[in-house]
Amino acid sequence: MPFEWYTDFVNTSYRPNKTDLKCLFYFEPAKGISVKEAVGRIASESSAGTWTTLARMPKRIKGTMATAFEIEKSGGGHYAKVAYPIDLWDPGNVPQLLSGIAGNIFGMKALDNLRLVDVSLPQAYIRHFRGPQFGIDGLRKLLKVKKRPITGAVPKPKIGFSAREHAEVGYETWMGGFELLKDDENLTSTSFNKFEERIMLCAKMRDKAEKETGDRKSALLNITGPTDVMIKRARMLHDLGWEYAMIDVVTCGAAGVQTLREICQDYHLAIHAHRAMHASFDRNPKHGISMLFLAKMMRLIGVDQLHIGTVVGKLVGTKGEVMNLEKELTARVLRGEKTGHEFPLLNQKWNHIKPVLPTSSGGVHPGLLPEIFDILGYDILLLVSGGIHGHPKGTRAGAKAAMQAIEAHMVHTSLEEYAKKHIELRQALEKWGHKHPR
Ligand code: CAP
Ligand code: MG
Repeated sequence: MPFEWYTDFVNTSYRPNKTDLKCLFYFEPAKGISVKEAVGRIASESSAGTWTTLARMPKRIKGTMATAFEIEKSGGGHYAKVAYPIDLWDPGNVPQLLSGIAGNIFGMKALDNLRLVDVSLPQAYIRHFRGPQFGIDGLRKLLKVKKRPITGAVPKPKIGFSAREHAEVGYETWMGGFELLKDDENLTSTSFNKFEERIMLCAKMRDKAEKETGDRKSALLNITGPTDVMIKRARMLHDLGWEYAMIDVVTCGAAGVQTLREICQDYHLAIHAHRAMHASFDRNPKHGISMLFLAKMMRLIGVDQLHIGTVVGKLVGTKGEVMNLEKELTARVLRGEKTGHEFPLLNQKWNHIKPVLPTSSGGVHPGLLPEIFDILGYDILLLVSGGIHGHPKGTRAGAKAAMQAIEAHMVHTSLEEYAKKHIELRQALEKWGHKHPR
């Protein structure tokens, strides 16, 4: 007697209603499992089903069953869209959403591979979220930077400086023309660089640099940790007049980011989201969770800035993927974007949710900037870290070289031409040229 009912979750003629939350999956059925049985398992295990028919099935169960409705062959696998009734979801609760659409389904024996590619969030779901506090215009106003990329750098080596040395590197970075000093993703508070000491000394150097340059200077200081510790650190930043808090959003998890989004609203702190650990689940094109999905979750929760890659730097991310990420973070409406995905992405109306400032970082040096700007434009936060501290004449000259490369591109002049009258850029090009680091 058959005891499975997975295929009850498949209806290729289903037309989703406007309150359905929709997911796009890529999947490869295991040997001996049909496409319909595989996609039925995805829809079933991520909503109301289980492996066997049940003795007690309340009538209302129909209203919580997901429906796989569009299945298309692609390469060695298939894409499928799955629609979820809005009543499945706890309003404002991202961890619970992830437990549904990004939970058990990844471990099913009936699938060889599964990737959660995209999600389309209905207004009925996004209305429970604040989204970003500042938006790109708000961040530009905060730093008084109108058109060009906002610039920043992480002290390198990434961990090891004392708090005082860290602040000194910050001063040199700011005096070289950059707006932001950023903590590295693995620097929070150590015996040799305590958080409370670093933020106080950096505040002193910030004030000094602001006075000497007349420009706004700030820092992305890493509060990552247990949520109660993050709350305390956010308070300390606020009390020292800092305008940002940095969070490693994957290691802190959606719950931590959601809690801090509320705290940062009260302290008027913009959230800089570092994505360290994302490549553990988004790098394999056949299995895991896309960076696009993570980016949409972070925009929904309301980070203000998020790393999206460089295409030409040291870390993975194709041109199509990085351009898609920029679009998903900044557009108000997305209709079936195709860049870089053989299957059109899902439509998305962001309504009240402000845009997020895309952050491009990772192996960047002045010689790479024209390629990055040709791909991403200027409406980004550009982080050049090793690419300024490795300059033959040191940090301040390195930051100046990066600023000169930005100026050159914005006046449509080649770096080599501009370097004739700008020695710091010339010295950077002599060391790195236009090399793509690996
Ligand atoms: C870059 C960086 C950033 C990466 C993160 C690093 O330093 O500080 O964490 O950019 O990657 O630690 O590698 P460099 P992504 O500029 O010296 O490479 O931005 O892709 O999330
Ligand atoms: Mg880093």
